[in-house]
Amino acid sequence: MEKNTRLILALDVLDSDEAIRISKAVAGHVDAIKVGYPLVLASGLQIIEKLVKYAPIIADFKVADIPNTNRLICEQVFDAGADAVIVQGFTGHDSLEACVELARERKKDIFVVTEMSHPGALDLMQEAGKAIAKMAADQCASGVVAPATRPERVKQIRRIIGEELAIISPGVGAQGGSASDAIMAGTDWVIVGRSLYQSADPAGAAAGIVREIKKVIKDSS
Ligand code: O7E
Repeated sequence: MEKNTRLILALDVLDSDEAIRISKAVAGHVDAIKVGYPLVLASGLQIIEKLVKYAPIIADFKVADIPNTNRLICEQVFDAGADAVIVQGFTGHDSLEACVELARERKKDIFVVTEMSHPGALDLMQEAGKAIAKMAADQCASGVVAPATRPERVKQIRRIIGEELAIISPGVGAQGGSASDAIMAGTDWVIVGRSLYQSADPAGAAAGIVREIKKVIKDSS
């Protein structure tokens, strides 16, 4: 995934024509499009090959199973044309290794969820977040998912994983996080869903976030 606009669209719409229309509109403003269960369950896995012409596709299935099942899932998703798969880290080193090994064979990417962006992530997940980040770094995953809603956690996770792994961060906009705060904390890409796909002008909204990101990077350099 090329680091250009540093914006990823979370395309949680249910209709494939709408998904294509929005993807076409934001192509060029986003470095990748994240598709997950809502869109894939509504319109089938073949939506991935329809969207991949607009941007690389990150398949957000938060894979969380035993190693053999994880590998079978990732094989299907890579075969469908996805460039990256998001997996959970809490299932442990062997489950993660199955995904990372396959991605390495296929020259694809795995992003590992550390701590999620919603309030409930503080109930159980946060405690394991740093250990998961370390495991992702030890296994040489492509990157981790860390919450834009808690920039201080992004900073801590960046310190744990170093500069080799990427951080992608959801929670900007509808969940209250700010793109510039996340970037300043060490995020490589922000993930934005509703603020883009519910906008009357998704391209304009995406361009606005990209301008904000470029400005904060310029101001801090
Ligand atoms: O709040 P929105 O509409 O901007 O959408 C955010 C998207 O990021 C949505 O697809 C949601 O499922 C996802 N997400 C989070 O919001 N929080 C997380 O902690 C993790 C994810 C996620 O995508 O995980 C993998 C990147």
